[in-house]
Amino acid sequence: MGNVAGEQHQTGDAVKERVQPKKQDPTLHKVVLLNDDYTTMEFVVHVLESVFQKSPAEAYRVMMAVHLNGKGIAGLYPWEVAETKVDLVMSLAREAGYPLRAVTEEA
Ligand code: TYC
Repeated sequence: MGNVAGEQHQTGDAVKERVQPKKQDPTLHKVVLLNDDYTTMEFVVHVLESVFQKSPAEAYRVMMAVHLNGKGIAGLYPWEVAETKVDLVMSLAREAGYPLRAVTEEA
């Protein structure tokens, strides 16, 4: 059997911890929502609640910040999670017929 990452590995007298340390993903990435003139406020609030687990009040606050400032942070996540959320936002928007866009930015 090969060395399983994270498994303790006995070599002679020594116990080596983590032959291949499991790679952490320490760099957080922002998921940034972008404003547009066509997506409804209600839909953006729905996305913030369903994709980013925001409370209704927080979802409304973030949506208004994006509406007023042009963009705003929906959340901070490891890279792969951030990319997945961007893809999900864009496909929900496309299905609903809205041009809502989201991008990732390194935090
Ligand atoms: N500006 C949009 C409107 O007035 C609302 C909106 C908010 C759209 C946030 C996108 O990311 C967005 N209907």
